[in-house]
Amino acid sequence: MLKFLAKLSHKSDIVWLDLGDLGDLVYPDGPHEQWQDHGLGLLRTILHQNGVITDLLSTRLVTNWDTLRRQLHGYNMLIMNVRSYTFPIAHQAAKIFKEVNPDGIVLVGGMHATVALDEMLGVSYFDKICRGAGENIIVDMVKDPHAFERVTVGMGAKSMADWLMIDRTLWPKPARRLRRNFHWPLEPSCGWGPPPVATILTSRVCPWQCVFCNENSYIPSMGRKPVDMVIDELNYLDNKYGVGSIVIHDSMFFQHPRWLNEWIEKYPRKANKIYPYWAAGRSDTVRQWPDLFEALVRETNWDTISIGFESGSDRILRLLNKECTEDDNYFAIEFLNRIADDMEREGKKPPKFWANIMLGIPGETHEDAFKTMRMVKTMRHVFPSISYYAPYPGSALGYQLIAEGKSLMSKDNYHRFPGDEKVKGIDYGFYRDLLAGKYDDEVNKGLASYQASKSGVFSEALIKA
Ligand code: B12
Ligand code: SF4
Repeated sequence: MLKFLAKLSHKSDIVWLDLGDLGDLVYPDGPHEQWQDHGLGLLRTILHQNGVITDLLSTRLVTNWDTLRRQLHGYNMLIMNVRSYTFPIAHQAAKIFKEVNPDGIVLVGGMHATVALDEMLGVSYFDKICRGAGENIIVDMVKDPHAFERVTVGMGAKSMADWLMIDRTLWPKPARRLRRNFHWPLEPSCGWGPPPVATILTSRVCPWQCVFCNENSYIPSMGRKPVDMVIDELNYLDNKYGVGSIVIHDSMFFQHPRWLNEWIEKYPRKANKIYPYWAAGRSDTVRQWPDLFEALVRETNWDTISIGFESGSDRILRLLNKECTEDDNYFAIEFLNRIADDMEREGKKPPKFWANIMLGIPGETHEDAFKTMRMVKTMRHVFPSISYYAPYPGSALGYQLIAEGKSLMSKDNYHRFPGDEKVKGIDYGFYRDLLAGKYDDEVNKGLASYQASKSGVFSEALIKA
């Protein structure tokens, strides 16, 4: 009976389950938890345009597993995009799906299948697992899953030029209580720029090899989305929904100078508005291409500049294979301080750093950490985004620490709260005190008086990692 009633509300026998912590689209823990999943958006768009209709549910739209259990009743197929931080949720959802639909099939893909296949294989409820990109395989897999082995290597497009424009109405709609400020199918503001926010991707892979990330070891490189295509999508979204600002989710926006020059030339001229945007760069390339950087900030409204400074100590930067030095970091900081001051004098809104900082890196000494906090204090226009180093599978250092048994991020709990301890042997008590400002005298050593006078309390800046 329950199954029959549940089926009445279904448009399809196939359900795509959006993943995230329970309730994130009902009572969100923070703004970033509300962002939409481009993998889901792209693949559902491809499916629907090929006549394969899927229903959508979301673990973020329920506040308990029993509700999800009722919603999953009656489907033949469950599809999920699994990242490491959603692996435990995906595991639980698949278990429930099989309990209520013993004959149903579970299809999974996503980053975790690429970087931690053993953990995916360990979940018997995952019937078909796709590693890598899914755009050129998803339709066939969904239409005829039994034609595929348990593990399949996916097929991606050669270039993002071949990607369809995501139909954003295929993204989950937040709970009623959030709708006024969410601006679905665009996204809410997290304080970087005005709403509605359009999150976009212009490039897929960062070519550097920082040991805590090095995504180019597991995401095949692909051509960048042509500038005209990016602008056309923004204008389409603006005409339809009204865009306030953009978040460019590229791991590394500040790469390919030729593309960036074309962006500088066309975006201010062809976009409906020069929407302010958040995007990521590196300090060494800011130093290498200062004119390009300044033009992007001034002419294209790149006003929230995410930089992975990570550390203020050369020793640690080397250990991370960051290929940026203390000097590179200080160059970028002083350069932006100057540009921002100039723009303020001209009566314009100054740009800000979204400064990514890591603490608790294995091998970091107290003095390394003081140097990092000193560096943070020299930034005049900044949102500090501090996290404890987290050993993710896929990254070289993550794999190493997992193999050595030092990771505290178990497969049952990749889920991290900001203050969670992530690596064995790290003195997190010291870092808690550091962020609470208890070592401010040490940190202030050698700082100019205006920098030293800044509050040394950064506990609030600690984010999930
Ligand atoms: C945008 C982004 C975010 C956004 C939005 C996340 C979201 N809701 O989608 C924000 C900023 C919130 C975010 C946060 C974090 N992120 Co993030 N993020 C990204 C980023 C840059 C792009 C993701 C994306 O949209 N890719 C494009 C889409 C199209 O790719 P995709 O989702 O992987 O899907 C493709 C395939 O996987 C496959 N596929 C997917 N599902 C399925 C299903 C089937 C059946 C099939 C056949 C195929 C298939 O096909 C798709 C098309 O090719 C990636 C890096 C990257 N370049 O991908 C990191 C990345 C996914 N993030 C990562 C991490 C670690 C985090 C954080 C923990 C913190 C951090 N260090 O950045 C937080 C945690 C968030 C949380 N809620 O707890 C890691 C994940 C590592 C891992 N082992 O899983 C990545 C890989 C970055 C990295 N190099 O470390 N992130
Ligand atoms: S941390 Fe940043 S620069 Fe380093 S590989 Fe990852 S995205 Fe690239």
